[in-house]
Amino acid sequence: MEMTLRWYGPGHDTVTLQQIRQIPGVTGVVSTLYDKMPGELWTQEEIHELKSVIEASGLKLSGIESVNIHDDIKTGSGRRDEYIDNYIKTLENLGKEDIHMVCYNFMPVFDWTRTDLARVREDGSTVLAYNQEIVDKIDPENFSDSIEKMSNGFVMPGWEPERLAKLKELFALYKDVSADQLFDNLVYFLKAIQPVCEKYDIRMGIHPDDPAWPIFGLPRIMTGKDAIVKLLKAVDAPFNGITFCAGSLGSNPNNDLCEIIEAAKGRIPFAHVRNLRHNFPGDFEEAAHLSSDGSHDMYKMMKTFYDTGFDGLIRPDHGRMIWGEQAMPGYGLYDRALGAEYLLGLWEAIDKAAKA
Ligand code: DNO
Repeated sequence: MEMTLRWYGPGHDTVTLQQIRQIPGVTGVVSTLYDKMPGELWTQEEIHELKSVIEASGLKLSGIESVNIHDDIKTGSGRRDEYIDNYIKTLENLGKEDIHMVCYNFMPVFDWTRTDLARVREDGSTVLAYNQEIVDKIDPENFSDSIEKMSNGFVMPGWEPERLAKLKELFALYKDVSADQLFDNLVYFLKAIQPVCEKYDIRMGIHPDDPAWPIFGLPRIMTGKDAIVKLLKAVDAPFNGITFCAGSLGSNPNNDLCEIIEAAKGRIPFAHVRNLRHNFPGDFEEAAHLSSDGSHDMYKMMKTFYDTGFDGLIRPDHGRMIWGEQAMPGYGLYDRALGAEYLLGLWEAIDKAAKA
């Protein structure tokens, strides 16, 4: 297990590498070339530059979150093979730079969705939250206006202005794509990248859909245990794995998180570990990492990781905004640092108890 933090790259993050370096036990960051559009090729020089900046601070570039997938690949249309070719070259360049974990998602149109980016809690902290009733009232094509207002001027990953400006087009692109087709397109993509992943020992981790059910009439295929097992079997090779995201999978109270960790044993190169509080059906908020603050048993989750021999990267996930910090919602320093220490504490206790 390696504890990491997400870092958005030079000029894109309010948190500095020096600050991350001072969080005990955090040895690396997962980062990205933030300005790259889906489908664009990443050169080895660009990757090397990012890596050098990170290494100069004493940290490691432990993995990539994310190399995003072009919509033509997801819909299986247009220039899909050309974009897959770029993806393969990007993976090759990452491999040459000794990067062995790549996170991605296959969500149509939107990345993760929340209805409130700063819900105020009893203690004055603010958190990301989701309410299905609000989503049901939203006209997805005008969603960009509300999101821009909600995100305090920060650009949310997956919600870049260039994408939001094209929402109508994007919806049209997915109009005739069923969940089965989306799944087949994912398998087509994975088979195409398999050789390069195996050559460079790159483990791919697909991020689950967030929330873990279809929204805005768009198909969703990574929502729970059955879907995950189906994908792991469809391309049954170690390179094809998942990013276990407790927040996304845990958004659906019917998902048993520990059962999913067990079912995906050996195929989890990356984990986003955090808590959520389910307030009532259709409404949840992102709690502090501590078990007692939310609906998940974090000890049990970490213990299941430990018992299944988890050897991937972990990062704390969306933190609350506390102590007056101004940052991208979910991605401040303070609460994620608290989260990392808590998870490391659980891990140490589990490890010592197992060895005693
Ligand atoms: C949200 C993140 C996601 C994730 C992508 C992976 O905070 O977990 O945006 O990075 O879905 O491609």
